[in-house]
Amino acid sequence: MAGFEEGITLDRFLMETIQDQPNATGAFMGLMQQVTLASKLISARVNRAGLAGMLGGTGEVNIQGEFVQKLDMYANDTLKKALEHTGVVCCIASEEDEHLTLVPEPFHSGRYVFAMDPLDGSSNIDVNATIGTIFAIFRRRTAEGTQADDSDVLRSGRDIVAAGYIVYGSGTVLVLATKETGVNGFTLDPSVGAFFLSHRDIRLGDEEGGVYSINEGYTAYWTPKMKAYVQGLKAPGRGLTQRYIGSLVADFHRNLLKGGIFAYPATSKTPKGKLRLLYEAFPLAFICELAGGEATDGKIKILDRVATDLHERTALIIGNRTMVNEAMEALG
Ligand code: P6P
Repeated sequence: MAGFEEGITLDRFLMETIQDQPNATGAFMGLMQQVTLASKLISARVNRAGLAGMLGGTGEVNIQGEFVQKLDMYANDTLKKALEHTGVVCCIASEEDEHLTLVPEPFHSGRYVFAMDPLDGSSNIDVNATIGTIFAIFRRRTAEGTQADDSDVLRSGRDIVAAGYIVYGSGTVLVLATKETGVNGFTLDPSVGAFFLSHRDIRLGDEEGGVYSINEGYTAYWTPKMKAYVQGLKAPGRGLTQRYIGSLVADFHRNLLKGGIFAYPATSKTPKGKLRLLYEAFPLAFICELAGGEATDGKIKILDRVATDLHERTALIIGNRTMVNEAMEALG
């Protein structure tokens, strides 16, 4: 893994890769500049949450039936404000909003669709654990110049053109994946307010990673096959270690860099799984596949799924290809 590369900002990286594409118009660059602006604002607020009265809940419950944290709303509002006036995004699907947000005129004709979990893992905010923003980017299906609709987001994961996440932890790191660039990580230098290339061409090896990330507190609610599979992960001499932060984006980021498998299977309590397909599993599966890994719902590849509801849930097993294939065989 290459280390910090002096002077290669995200903007320069995008200029030298995406912007160089023959049909590039600068729209994607503009979109990513707004995403990074929002992420810097969110990062600053996350790092000061305790001081800025941003800890704790708003007292509201969102579409997911989860208590909304103040930082959830801040992240959602900040990202939407950053994206709604760019003219490059026509609609935004968010974990925090029941319905698709249609970008208002005259900015509604943008060519891109943005699906996001603005702040994943927010139950960890008050204990200062790593949290993050997850996003997937599609090109619109509806005609440019018209108003977007649900058909722009209720589609196959194979339609994703870019995906990424920002983890707000000991540092703020943005990971961006496109078919043209592969998977690359950029670390925020808050002293200059720029993201610098720090993880070039992130790859997951075919060999087994060293970590399994599963909440074993739910063992009683697993199928017998799942119980047997996890027992196999713990077999003497196998050498795996268990890590579970309880923040999907943090658990995924660790496994992407160090290798391993994350599994949140369907349980008798969550028969369709807990995680969301459109703005959690799809983007992470896109990133994982481009890095050489695999992502499945236990039956089919995540990216082969077609989202039929904005907030559809799914089981998710994601990581090194060999480890995911082993899980598929064990659970099949
Ligand atoms: P559990 C956080 O609330 C989240 O949506 C994901 O970030 C995380 O992976 C999962 O839920 C943790 O769920 O049931 O293990 O606490």
